[in-house]
Amino acid sequence: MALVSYELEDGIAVLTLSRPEKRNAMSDAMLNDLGAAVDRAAKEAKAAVLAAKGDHFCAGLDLKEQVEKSVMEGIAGSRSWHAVFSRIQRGAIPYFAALHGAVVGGGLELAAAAHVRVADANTHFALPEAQRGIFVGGGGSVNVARLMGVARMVDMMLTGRVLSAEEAERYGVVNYVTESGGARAKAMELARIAACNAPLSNYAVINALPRIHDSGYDEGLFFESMIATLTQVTPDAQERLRAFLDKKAPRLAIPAERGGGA
Ligand code: 1HE
Repeated sequence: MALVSYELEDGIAVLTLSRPEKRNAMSDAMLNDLGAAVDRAAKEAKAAVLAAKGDHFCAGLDLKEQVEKSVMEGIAGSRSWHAVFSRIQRGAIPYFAALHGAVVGGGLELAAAAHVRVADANTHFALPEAQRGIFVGGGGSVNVARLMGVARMVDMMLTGRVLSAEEAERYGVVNYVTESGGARAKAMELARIAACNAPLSNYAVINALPRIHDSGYDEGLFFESMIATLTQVTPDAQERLRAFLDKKAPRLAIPAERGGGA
């Protein structure tokens, strides 16, 4: 049985970590299954949801497999996490992570590779690597630090601080907090909305925005103009722009309590 199950629901790929008896600790085999599911989603889905079976999203790296690894095996292991996670992070479709329970160590690194994070109110976030005598190896020093800032990550790693869902939202780690049990449905709702966008616009959001963020001011603005024009001249954009002007496209969904009609 695959350690990451895969379903396609109305064009949305749902990838579910399925090793609940080990709290979805990421073994080499599970990472392999995750990579295969990500590759499949890239071929057939417009958006994806990353979820998990059992009481916890992911307890991080499978510590049992680490005890006797050599230096070279350790490096290869970390690089294989980077390879799979970058196919999520800089692939062609948006990923929405539905989080609950423990999102710990490599589990938080995986969540950070998704594009939008939704957490149940019962979610906790921690980076206990230093307590285990190791270091983040799944892209966390880059991606988690970018979400919360280096100073907060240093605090979590040095002190073992466990963040609640609300604190994680305040830290910029999660975009939405739902009531307990609600994260998966909310992530699906968001994925469905994103799946209706122009695929090239989604690609640009995922691939151009982080690169622009990493570049200098002038390079960023120049790159932005190129991408803006590239998307705008596509038949997809032309059709969508005309549909809006012909009043055939939905207006912004401004909630009624804020003065909108939606
Ligand atoms: C594991 C792992 C794991 C559980 N590797 N086997 N991650 C951590 O340091 C977190 C370690 N896990 C925990 O703190 C707890 O398991 C939880 C808070 C997540 C859940 O607690 P609980 O009481 O529900 O479960 P449990 O009894 O601790 O674990 C159930 C089983 O899962 C048990 O195995 P069993 O054979 O005794 O039943 C645990 O050994 C097993 N298990 N977590 C292996 N992580 C790319 S670098 C990333 C670096 C990191 O991720 S460091 C952080 C590692």
